[in-house]
Amino acid sequence: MTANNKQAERRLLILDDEKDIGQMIEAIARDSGVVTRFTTDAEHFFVGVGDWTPTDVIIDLMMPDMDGVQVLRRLAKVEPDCRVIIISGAGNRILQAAGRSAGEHGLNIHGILPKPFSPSQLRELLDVSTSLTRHTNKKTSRDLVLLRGGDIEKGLAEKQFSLVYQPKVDCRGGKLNGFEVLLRWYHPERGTIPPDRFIAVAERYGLIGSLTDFVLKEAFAWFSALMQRCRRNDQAEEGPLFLSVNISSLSLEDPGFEQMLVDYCASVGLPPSALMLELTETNTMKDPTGSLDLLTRLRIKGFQLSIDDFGTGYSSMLQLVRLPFSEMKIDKSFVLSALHSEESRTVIKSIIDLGHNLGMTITAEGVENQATWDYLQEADCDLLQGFYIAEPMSGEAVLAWLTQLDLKVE
Ligand code: G
Ligand code: G
Ligand code: MN
Repeated sequence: MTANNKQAERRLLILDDEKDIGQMIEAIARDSGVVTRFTTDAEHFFVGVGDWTPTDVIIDLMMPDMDGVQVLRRLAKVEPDCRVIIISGAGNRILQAAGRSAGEHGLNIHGILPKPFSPSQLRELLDVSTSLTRHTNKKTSRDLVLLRGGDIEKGLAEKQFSLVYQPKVDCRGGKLNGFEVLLRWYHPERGTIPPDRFIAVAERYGLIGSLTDFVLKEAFAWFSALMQRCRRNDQAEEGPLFLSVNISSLSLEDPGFEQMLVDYCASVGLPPSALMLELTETNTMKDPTGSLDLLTRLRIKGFQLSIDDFGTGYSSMLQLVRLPFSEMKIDKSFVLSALHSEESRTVIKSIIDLGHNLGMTITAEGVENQATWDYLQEADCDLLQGFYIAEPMSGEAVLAWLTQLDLKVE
C-alpha cells in the first residue's frame, strides 16, 4: 500500500452548527489529503458514523440545538473506532472537563481545540502520522470482551500469570521506600491482557480470591527473600521497606480474608507492618460503615492501608477522616498533567494538604520526568512512583535495579 493510499483512508466527519467553521475545517483537512464530510445535524452525524466509518471525527461542544456532551456520550455507546477531536468556544476548563469525561466513557480523545483556532493548530491535530497506535490498542482490548472465567482458571493452572514490581522512592533524596506489586497476564494467543480488563471479569466470576491468593503467596515470598538479603547485607540503617498490594473490594467482603493475610505473613516471616494494602476510593466508600470495622481491625493487626487512585472517586472529606488510612496515592491523571494544568496542580496541592493534616503519607503516581519530581518535592509530597523512577519489573529485574542503586544485594 502506498503512502497516498494510506492518506486516502483518512475519513473525517465533522459535526458543527456553524457552517463557515465546518467548511473551513473541511478545506484544511482536504489540503492534508483527508476525505471529509460535514453536517450540522446530530442525526446525520450518527448515520455517518455507522455507514461511513470515519477514522476521525470533530465535534463542536456548544451547539444551540443539541448538547455536545450528549453527542459524545451517545458516540461512546457506539464504540466507534475513530479518533475524536472536540472543539468549542466554551472556556478551556469546560473543554478539558468534556475531554476527560468523554475519555472516561471510552472514546479515543485525540485532542481538544478551543475556538478560535488557527489552521496550523488544526493541521497538527489532524497529523496523519500520530496516534494510530492507540487505535490498535483499542481494538485488542475490545477482543477481550469475550474473556470468560474459564480463561482465568486455565491461565492460573497454566501459569500464564506473573508479577511485576514497581519501586516507590522518597521524594526528597530518592531513597527506596518499597514496591507495588502488579499482576500481569501473558496469554499465549491474545498476548498481554491488562489487569483493568481481567480483574473485573475475575470479580464477576467469583475468581478474584484465586487471583489474590496467587498474588499474595508469590509476592510475599519474593519480598520476604528480598528483605532477608538486605538484612544480610546490613541495610538496616536504610529504614524499612514496604510492599504494596492492590486489594479488590470483594476480598474485603470475604470473611476469611483477614486471617488469610495474617497466616501468609506468618508463613514467610513478614511483619504485617511491612505490608501496604491498597484499596480504591470507590470500593471503600461503597459501604463506609462496614469498611470502618474491617479496616480498623486490619490496622490493629499492624497492616498499613493506602487509598489508591485518590481524586477519581467521590468520597467526601467526612467519610475519609473516619477511615484509618496510612497513605493516600494521588491518581496519576493529576500527576501526568501537573506541569501543564493549573487545575491538576490545585488538586495535587489540596490532596497533599488534606492528607498531611490527617497524618497520612502522600504518594504521587505517574511521575514521568524530573520536572514533575521537582514540582512534587516543592509541593511537599512524600513518596513517588512512576516510569521516570522505574517501570514495573520482574522480581529478577528488581535485583539488578537495586545493585545499580548502590543498595547492595547478593
Ligand atoms: O499497571 P497496571 O496496568 O498493572 O494496573 C492497572 C490496574 O490494575 C491498577 O489500577 C491496579 O490497581 C490494578 N491491579 C494490578 N494488579 C492487581 C492485583 O493484583 N489485584 C487487583 N485487585 N488489582 C490489580
Ligand atoms: O491504579 P494503580 O495505582 O493500582 O496502578 C498503577 C498503574 O499505573 C499501573 O498500571 C502502572 O503500570 C501505571 N504506572 C506506573 N507508573 C506510571 C507512569 O509513570 N506513567 C503512567 N502513564 N503509568 C504509570
Ligand atoms: Mn495501586
